[in-house]
Amino acid sequence: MPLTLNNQNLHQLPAHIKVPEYNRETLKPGIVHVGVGGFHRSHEAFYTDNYMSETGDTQWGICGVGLREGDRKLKQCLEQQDYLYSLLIKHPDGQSDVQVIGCLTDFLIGPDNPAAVIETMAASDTKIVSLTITEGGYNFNPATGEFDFSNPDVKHDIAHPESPRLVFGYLAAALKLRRDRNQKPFTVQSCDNIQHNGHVTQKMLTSYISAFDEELADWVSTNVCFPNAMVDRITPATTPAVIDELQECGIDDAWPVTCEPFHQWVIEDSFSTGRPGWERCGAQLVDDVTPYETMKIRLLNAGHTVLGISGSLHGYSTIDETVSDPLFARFLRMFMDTEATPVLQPVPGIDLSAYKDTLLTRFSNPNIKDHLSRICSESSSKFATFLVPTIKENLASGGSVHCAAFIVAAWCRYSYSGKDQHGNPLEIIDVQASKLKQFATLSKDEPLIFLRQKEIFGELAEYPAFAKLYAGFLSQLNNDASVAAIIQAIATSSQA
Ligand code: CS2
Repeated sequence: MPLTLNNQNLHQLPAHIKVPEYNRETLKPGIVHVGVGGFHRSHEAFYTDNYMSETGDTQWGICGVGLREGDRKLKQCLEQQDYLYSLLIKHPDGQSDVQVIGCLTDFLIGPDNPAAVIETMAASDTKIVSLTITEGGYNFNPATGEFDFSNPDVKHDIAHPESPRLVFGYLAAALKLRRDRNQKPFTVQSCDNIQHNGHVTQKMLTSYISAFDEELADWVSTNVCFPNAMVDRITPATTPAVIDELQECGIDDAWPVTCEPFHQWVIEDSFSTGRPGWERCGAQLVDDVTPYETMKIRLLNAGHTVLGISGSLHGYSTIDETVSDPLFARFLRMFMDTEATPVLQPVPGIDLSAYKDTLLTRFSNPNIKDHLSRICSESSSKFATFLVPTIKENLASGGSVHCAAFIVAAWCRYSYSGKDQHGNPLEIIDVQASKLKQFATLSKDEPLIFLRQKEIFGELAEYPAFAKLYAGFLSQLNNDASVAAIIQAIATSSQA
């Protein structure tokens, strides 16, 4: 019989399961984390848990915060498990490791009690407020890089600072309390896939605060640390199969997390009030994270988007399935070698060719069933962050943009048809889905309409070379040319 995961059963679990080695009763919430999805649980929480097991330093418990109604189910699952959960780490050879993570101490739902969230962030135990709010959560206009004040939630938050909807409202209110109480501020640490994620967070937060309190904005700019970081661990969505697998391992866990063995965290060491010694568990502390984050976003994340959009249209459903097709693997490698790499800076200590080989191995892990619907989710934010900068730099330097132009055209087709090329429905998850569909549908007659969405593509439609390539691929897709045939032609022509 599997044992229900909770404090009482923690030390009765089968011996091969790694459990926290620190005393959970002494945990203090040194970190408040907003956005407790699978990625936070496989990454920051994993590093923090390992750090506390190694050192017994229990001042780095994590209080989770969810700002959306959809977070309630996870809160309930975790609450009934004393905030314990299991991580199922799946190796390519079929072996798995199971680790129970114990560093979560609580889970607050913002809308239920905004004051409690603000007070928890402001509490003197809190040294770090970390964020995994996805690319879209930063509320910037990708074309201008400026905070988007037209968002109705921003207007709401400025009018109702005591009950915000967005993370910036919470951070502003909590930092104000810290300042008014003459306390040092907490560090604000982004864990999202955005270049210069710390700087972006700082810029968005101070722009937001400047709209109603210049003095506080100045205090935040001068006193709060926003370390940039590169984060990496492939973490597919949890499926019922993961729950079943854990039961076979002897654990009854209502919402476990599964992930690959690989993990990387490269962090700039700039923290206002201390941090866990994450470097003791594999994190790299560096002076400048820029080359690492650019490499990861433009190769791994963009590579995912390339496979996700082309694979979905072709009818594949997971990353490993897509990349195990030699044609798609070749197309991905071609994108990485001929478009992404030429505009990357050298990365200290990293051989880019070996890095790309590792990515292909990671993507092919047959036990990580990473669904293309997750990869393609919120593409309206991902394209701007993962792919467009590479395209722009290649257009400026005369580099190749064939693969990227095809992926943009394929995304247009994906957005209007909502079906793969065999007519099977695609699960499209995007806050902008209806707008994308509208522009993509109009693009059947006027192809550039989709590309003229400036908040995603900036000025790309104004580059005739790019616009022509994109329109050509879109026309082929609209005439039902197969994705496989088009990428085969792109790969062949590049060899000519
Ligand atoms: C993925 C990422 O969402 C995406 O598009 O590329 O979630 C990716 O799996 C992680 O960044 C890996 O670290």
